[in-house]
Amino acid sequence: MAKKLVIIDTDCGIDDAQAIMMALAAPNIEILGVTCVFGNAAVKNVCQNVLRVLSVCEREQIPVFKGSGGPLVGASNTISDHFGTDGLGDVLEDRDPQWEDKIQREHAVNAMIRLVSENQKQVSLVALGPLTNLALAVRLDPCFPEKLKDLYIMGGNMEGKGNVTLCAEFNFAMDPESAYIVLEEFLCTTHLASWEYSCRNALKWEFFDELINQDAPAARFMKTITSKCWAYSKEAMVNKRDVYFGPGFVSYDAYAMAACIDGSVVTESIECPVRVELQGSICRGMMALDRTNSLKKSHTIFVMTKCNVAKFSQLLMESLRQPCKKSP
Ligand SMILES: [Ca+2]
Repeated sequence: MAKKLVIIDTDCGIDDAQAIMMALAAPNIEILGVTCVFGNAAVKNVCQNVLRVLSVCEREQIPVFKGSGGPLVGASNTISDHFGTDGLGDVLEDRDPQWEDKIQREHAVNAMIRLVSENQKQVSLVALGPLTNLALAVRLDPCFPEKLKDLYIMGGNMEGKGNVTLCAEFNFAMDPESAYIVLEEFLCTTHLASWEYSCRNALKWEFFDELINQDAPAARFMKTITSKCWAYSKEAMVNKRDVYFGPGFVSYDAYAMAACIDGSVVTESIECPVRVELQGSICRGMMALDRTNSLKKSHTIFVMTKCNVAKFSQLLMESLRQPCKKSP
């Protein structure tokens, strides 16, 4: 079976770790590289987190690249403590003092352009953090998007419901200009898992318990990093997600990754043009769906709306049974 070539762009928090493990476990996926961006933590923490995930899964041969440390415009002082200040729940000790030696010298944006140029129309790019590296890639190489096979994004929203601000989702709110550039200029086939899509397909806490209590190093790692994190606690104080969608456990980035691994996980999408709002005190960073084509844009994207939760759950389950013995 020919493998799907994938680059993962990540701001490695806990849900990114989950999504990366899902890709590592998928027999049909070959990861060409992991590119890091600020977001859930500072980019230096993100790099260390990715190395940690690859180490747990015994896949350290996959190259990791350091990318943007902040948004295109404005200061990057708004890093969330959603998954702890280190992005992985602030519970890991024994940090690797040699981590910088394990990061490739090439910048993430250059690496992205090179890997995609070497494998034109064959690479799926899965973007799990603020879209800064992608925006820079299209500025450095305007042909970058057309060299991609397709693009999968976790980010944005479809109903104006926000998690960090009233109307904006975290990844887009962290760098609205980059989100705007990507959704205007990446004319490749694009699939987007919005905040609402992820939340509407939340899983039960009983499933979460079963997931992290599996007998494998990856499951034990996930159990550790979620152990003190309010976002993975069913007893957590009421948050916006519960108010809008009711209780449940949501591994946001895994929804975009699952769609890339197996397209049949997504059972329904809306195909329409979209635009990211850059102005305003309430709506900056919000994604608007243009279902009547008011903007007269020629490019449409696929905004996921329905998920085969059984298939998705199965991919999650398998993702934590690592390291797995795979033929090289
Ligand atoms: Ca992320």
